[in-house]
Amino acid sequence: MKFTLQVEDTGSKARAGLIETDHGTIETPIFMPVGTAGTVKAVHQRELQDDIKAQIILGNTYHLYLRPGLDILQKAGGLHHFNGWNKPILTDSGGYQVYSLAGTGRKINEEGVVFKSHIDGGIHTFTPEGVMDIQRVIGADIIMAFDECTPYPCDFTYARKSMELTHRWLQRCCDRFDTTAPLYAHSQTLFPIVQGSVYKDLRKQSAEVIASQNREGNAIGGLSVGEPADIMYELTEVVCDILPKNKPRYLMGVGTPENILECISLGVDMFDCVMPTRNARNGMIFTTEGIINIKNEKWKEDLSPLDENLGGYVSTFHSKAYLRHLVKSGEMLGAQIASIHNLTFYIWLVKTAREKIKSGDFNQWKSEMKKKLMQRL
Ligand code: PRF
Repeated sequence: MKFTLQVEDTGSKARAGLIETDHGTIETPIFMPVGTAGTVKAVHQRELQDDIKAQIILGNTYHLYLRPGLDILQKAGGLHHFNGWNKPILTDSGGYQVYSLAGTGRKINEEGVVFKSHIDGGIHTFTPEGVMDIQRVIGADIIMAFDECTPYPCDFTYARKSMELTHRWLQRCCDRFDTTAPLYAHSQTLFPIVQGSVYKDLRKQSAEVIASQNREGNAIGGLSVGEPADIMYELTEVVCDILPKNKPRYLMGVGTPENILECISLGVDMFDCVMPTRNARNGMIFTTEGIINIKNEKWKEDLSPLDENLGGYVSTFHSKAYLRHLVKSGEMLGAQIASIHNLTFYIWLVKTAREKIKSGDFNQWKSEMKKKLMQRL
């Protein structure tokens, strides 16, 4: 992997860059659609590539390991071959999913995490070494270290102990990663994850430890877990100021369009979130003029396009009234159109941010865009 910092904004800490992988180049800032189980829910790979113009998608170690399992993934030649997505993939390590999904009954110790499958209740163990081996089999271009994502709120003592555990696990991840080879013809890179809950001192300490590992990119975890947005921004800034400038910074699981714009301005390069797809399925539609609840009576006879400004096929071709009808009727195509549209919006948002950073208009555009995003149409 190679990162090139192309432009630094003068009015903020925003940057534009390029990440080159063996599966192609990613223009940053970038949003990565979430493809938990090897599929971005309700969206076909051809739509992701040709309509939405996604440049990289995310997969989850936790889900893929449980189902379909490693044997078939390895037999297929990795996830790229299995799901037919021939562009970059990033996999999360399970460090978040074992807490959010495996829920009660999971046990964390020095060795790793013992958890219960949310599918059949089976007992499994994730260790830093095991999670590296699993991500070798899945074969993503960018793989994540195994961490503990602390909940919010979280007391200082627990946050410190958890952060220290994440750091020890990181060392084990790096040792395993550096002594194993990719299973397929393309290379892989490992991103470590900053933790430290809402405590500035811990965040600084963690950012320094993570930076000292000198990997090709770095991630920020443990945010957007229920804390107020201002706290998330403050900690993101503290961490970004410590993480090296010449490497991509990935803020995990963030966020709303407004969160993304704010964090781009603090120096974040990569984002992922289920919001555009999950909320689409409930009728929340993001547009360049504001946010719509497509189920509202108001859209019943509105035959105007979802959003012509995005330039995407689905968003231009289909009307609000048609999407409302589909979603109200529980039609599968409603979820598909809404998901494609919302992802087109998110990709448009980061692409426009990148253009504005390059042209020196980022700050002004950001404040205009934020005003629009506050509108509930
Ligand atoms: N760790 C990992 N994945 C994550 C997070 C984390 O802290 C978050 C927190 N927003 C989302 N996804 N491994």
